Amino acid sequence: MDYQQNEYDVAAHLAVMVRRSIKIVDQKKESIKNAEGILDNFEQVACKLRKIRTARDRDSGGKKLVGVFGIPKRGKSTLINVLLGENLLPTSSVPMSSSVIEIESDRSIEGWKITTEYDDARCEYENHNSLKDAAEHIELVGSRRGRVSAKRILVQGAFPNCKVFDKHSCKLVDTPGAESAFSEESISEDEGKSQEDLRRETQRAIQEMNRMHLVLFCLRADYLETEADSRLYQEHIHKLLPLNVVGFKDKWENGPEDLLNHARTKHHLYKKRTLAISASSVARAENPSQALREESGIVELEDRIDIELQLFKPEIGIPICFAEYKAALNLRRWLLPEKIHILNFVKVLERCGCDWSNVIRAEINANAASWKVD
Ligand SMILES: Nc1nc2c(ncn2[C@@H]2O[C@H](COP(=O)(O)OP(=O)(O)OP(=O)(O)O)[C@@H](O)[C@H]2O)c(=O)[nH]1
Ligand SMILES: [Mg+2]
Repeated sequence: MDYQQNEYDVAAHLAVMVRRSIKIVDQKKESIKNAEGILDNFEQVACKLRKIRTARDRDSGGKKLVGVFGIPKRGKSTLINVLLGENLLPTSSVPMSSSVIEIESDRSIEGWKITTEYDDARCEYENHNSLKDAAEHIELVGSRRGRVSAKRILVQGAFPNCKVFDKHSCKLVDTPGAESAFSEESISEDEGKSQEDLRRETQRAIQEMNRMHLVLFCLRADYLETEADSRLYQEHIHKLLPLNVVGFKDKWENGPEDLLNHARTKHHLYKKRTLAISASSVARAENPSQALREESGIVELEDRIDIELQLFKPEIGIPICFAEYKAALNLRRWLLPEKIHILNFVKVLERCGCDWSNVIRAEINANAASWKVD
């Protein structure tokens, strides 16, 4: 992992301070103006620190996991294909994906290597030289068009057009539409799948969420009213601080700003963490131009993924969390935790002794009175 023990200690102590501040707001909620907004700001920092601190427990072969979640037919697989720059995953207007599919880049590989793992622990290995063959195989073992449904599929390939892989050592993870847990009545026995199959697929998606370093939560512009999206977001996804991706923006007539306002209001999404895209226009183009990719919102999404994954570099992640904590305090000295917590934080910063931790320590010392450490 990128973080060393000393750096984790800094993150842990900062997290303690943030939690204390949350408690103070909680206790005085009734008498504080905008308490909910202040709490939200603190909660977001707490969530980022939690992500940093739990990252080392995850088994991802050192790679960051970027997972795409949402109920069926939200454009998840289409979005991953567009990020990959090739139409590898099966997409369809009826519920399609049934397995968790992890995709990673190895630029030394020619073709596509596919490892398929089944529920009974059986594994299969395949090499394919053409994209068409690789896509057909994935469709056969990882979608409802196939006869068998794998538990997990790992695809390795060069993916020379994938901007996310250019910048980060990570995996993109496609998941089956998670629905049955949220709207029992909507389970349909379509395409020969039993309710048991649908439940298992939903469970697969939910189990995956907690392993992710970054969660992309997919909604679609023409189904903003569906309750299942809201329930999935509130019960499982909200706490993971996702980037919310409202797809199908081509289906919304009043422009992206209006679409984003509707989506945020309907599902109580964080304003700064929600974007609008239209993936299918890029997926359909033979050689999508930069202008088309920008217009689709994909370029903005790639930039946001880049920023989110930088959180896992200590010299970037911890200063960001500290700056956001400071902004959330907003000079309200009474929101600071007890002096002992701040002194402990300064101590671990000193022990850490990196450039970035020295900068934070110098800043606290220079404003000792307002940080209660004089
Ligand atoms: N108009 C429009 N269609 C889209 C967009 N994104 C995806 N689609 C279409 O929506 C359908 C569903 O897309 P998928 O990517 O298969 O959706 P999914 O969320 O992976 O679905 P499941 O695997 O069943 O959970 C496909 O027919 C896509 O071509 C978009 O931005 N605009
Ligand atoms: Mg899919």
